[in-house]
Amino acid sequence: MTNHQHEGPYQLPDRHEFHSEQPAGVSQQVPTSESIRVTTPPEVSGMGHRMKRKEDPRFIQGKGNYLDDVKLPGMLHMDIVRSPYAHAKILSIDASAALATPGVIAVITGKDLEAHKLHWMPTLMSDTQMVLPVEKVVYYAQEVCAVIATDRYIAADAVEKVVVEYDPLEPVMDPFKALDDKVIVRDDKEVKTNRVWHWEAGDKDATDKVFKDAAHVVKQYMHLPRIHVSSIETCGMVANYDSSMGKMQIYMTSQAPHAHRTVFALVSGIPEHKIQIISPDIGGGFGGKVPVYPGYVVCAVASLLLGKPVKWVEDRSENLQADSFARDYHITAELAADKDGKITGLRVNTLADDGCADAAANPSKFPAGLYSICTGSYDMKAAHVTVEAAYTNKPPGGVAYRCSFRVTEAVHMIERMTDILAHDLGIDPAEFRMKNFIRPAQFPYKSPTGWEYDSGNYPGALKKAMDTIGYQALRKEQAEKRARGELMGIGISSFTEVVGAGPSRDFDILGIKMFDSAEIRVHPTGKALARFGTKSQGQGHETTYAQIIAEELGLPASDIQVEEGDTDTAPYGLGTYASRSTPTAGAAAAMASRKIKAKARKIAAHLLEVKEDDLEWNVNKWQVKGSPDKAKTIQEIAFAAYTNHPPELEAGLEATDYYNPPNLTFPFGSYICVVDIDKGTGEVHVRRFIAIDDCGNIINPLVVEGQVHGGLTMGLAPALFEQIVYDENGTCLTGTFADYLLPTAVESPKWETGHTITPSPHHPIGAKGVGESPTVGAPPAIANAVVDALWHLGVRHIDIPITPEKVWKALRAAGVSD
Ligand code: MCN
Ligand code: CUM
Repeated sequence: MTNHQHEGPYQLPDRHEFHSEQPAGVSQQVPTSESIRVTTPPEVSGMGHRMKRKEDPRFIQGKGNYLDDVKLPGMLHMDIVRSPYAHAKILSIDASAALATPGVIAVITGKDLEAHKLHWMPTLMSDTQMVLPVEKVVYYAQEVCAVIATDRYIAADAVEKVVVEYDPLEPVMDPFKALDDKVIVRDDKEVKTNRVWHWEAGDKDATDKVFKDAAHVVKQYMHLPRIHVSSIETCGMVANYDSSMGKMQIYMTSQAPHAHRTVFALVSGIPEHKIQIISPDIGGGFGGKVPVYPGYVVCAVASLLLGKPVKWVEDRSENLQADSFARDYHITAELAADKDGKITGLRVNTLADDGCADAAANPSKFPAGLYSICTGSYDMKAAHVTVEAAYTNKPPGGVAYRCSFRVTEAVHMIERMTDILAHDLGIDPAEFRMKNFIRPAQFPYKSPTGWEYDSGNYPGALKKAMDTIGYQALRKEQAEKRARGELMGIGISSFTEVVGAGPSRDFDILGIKMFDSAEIRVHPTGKALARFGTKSQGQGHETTYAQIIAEELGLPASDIQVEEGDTDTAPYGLGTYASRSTPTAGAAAAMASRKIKAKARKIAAHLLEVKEDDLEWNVNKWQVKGSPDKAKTIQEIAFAAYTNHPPELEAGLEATDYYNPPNLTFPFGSYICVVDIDKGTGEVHVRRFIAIDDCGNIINPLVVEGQVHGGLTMGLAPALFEQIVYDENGTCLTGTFADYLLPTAVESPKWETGHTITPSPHHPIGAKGVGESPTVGAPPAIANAVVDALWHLGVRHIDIPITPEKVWKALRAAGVSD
């Protein structure tokens, strides 16, 4: 497979990845432990307590406030006419019948937007994307025009009455064919090519040399297909333009409300202080609520033009067919080893199918996300990675689905390659990993593609996983079963994640540097309000941020109200994705608390008539060293801050912190999966799955377990079930849950979880992110288990999703039948 014969020209600048120098001391050897650190009593519930989520009573009772719960007086409803073609010229749009329908207020087309220069918008990756088309459509189910009516059902009926005349064009659905430039997807661009960009990382010459000297080389092509997040809540907006105030108030399913506000201000020209974005409760984001979709823009424009609130909520099929996709990487990888079975180098060439626009939500410097983390947990001399991106007639997107900016693809590749090489060499995959891991003593570790891992202990996690599952006994059982002709496989994945964007020096979204924020106000009676620049979509921030502040200040977590998502009140932040909330805003929570604690010390010294230096902190109070009975609690200090503060100090007890992390955090884990395969049907049954995760210090073990359970199920999904399928005309065949398969409780195994704890040396509370680790780590463990069961039959690789049909065909090819 050669997907890289021709260089440029490209639509967007090609790049060689570059990493700025890390500040000294941000990565180091850190001891690993197993016991969760708890320093506060249950009444306080700081870090480490299994506190039940504060948000759950309202969610469980159906009292959440989601987008579709927002109902404003006089609100109109929008629905969208979508294209039945993947590629077609628009000859005419006749909206007269729709407009004649009672209750229909307006139909908005691309031409209407063109008059305001709003028919195109920038994507978060500095590409451009149609809001509504004027000349042609470029993907199936593309937004063609919008109907606004007094009622949701009237709008839906009127959509059916809009007559659009198309002249179908040949679509290009295969990204390899797209590189031929016979059919041009984006003829709006000056350069007539489907090549979007070329990117590379690592050292090509050093890698070529390592491969020349290698004793063993394995090579494998793999495709990670397009998949789609299936949040319970689809995307939507309520836009409410008040002309008397000149203010645009927007309720929006947004994982990044501040960033979206800035983008709206820049695109629309509405001053930023006149735009308020409120992200209410969100029913799952998983990355799908980071991009700006055409529907959002049209809804806001409709409210602006009509002067009334307008609501738009996608239905399930619209969500499945047209929203941002994930993956779609065609990977050709080679892994080299010396004669002793020590990995020496990795070479990867990748073709990325971007759809009709590069609308991923990556930091600008990283068009392929953090894909270059692909040397994973293994020490090697050299690596070289390239990605070529191509336009096709599919919806834009490219990152969403619990992925930490493409780490899912990187980890799938390296974990599959490691297994293939181990099997080829006849070495047990666990032993092979142990031999090739970056050893704990090698930290601070600089990877061949330029990352500096903050801390880690890979053998520790794998050993714990092996001991827990009883690895040697399983291998024995497998050998016995194989002798009887039964198919059982054991798969390992020892992944390294990279989360916490980011150090501002290297990470930005559309030029906005990445950091995050916390603002804490302690009220006179010792209760507190804390606001953040991130936005929970189900991750439990209302609980866990309160626990971080409780840890630092000794205020009970139940006395701390956490708020996110309203740009008029929350401090500026970049939002929640890429498991960045703990590494960034979580750190800001600790740092803002420490500012408050420092002021509290001054107040305590004043109240106790001692010097600040004579005081020491004890859970929730400043006490006099040597006489702990002379103390002031944080609550007493808070009251004094407003009633009896030292004359030289300002009143109040508040602090804000904008935290710019010195490095990313590198959580990791080892997963082991056991599968049994039915020889008659090819069905894969996941018998056991053990996940040992290391996310540094744990804030709330209950929440982390919840994240891991959900994430593992979202890893099982693409491994065995999910994929978006198009026919040769570009029609999406997976637009309902009857065709787009999700695992239910029936298909999911009983997840067994555990942890090791290797704190982050640079994070104020030693925590790393965890939200995406299980989705990153699980698919290769499952795929490796399936191939492990079939290797003796000559099967080297099966692309995910590993459907019964694919396994059955492999069995038939190997002459196995039941
Ligand atoms: N946590 C902890 N101790 C740690 C690390 C994390 O207790 N050492 C807790 C945190 O306090 C937080 C939760 O675990 O409550 C997740 O934290 P983190 O790993 O920082 O991730 P984010 O909060 O930034 O969440 C984003 C991540 C992403 S990118 C996707 S995609 C995803 C995921 O979270 N989407 C989710 N998990 C999700 N869970 C739900 N229910 N819904 C989604 O949309
Ligand atoms: Cu890549 S999905 Mo999460 O980063 O919102």
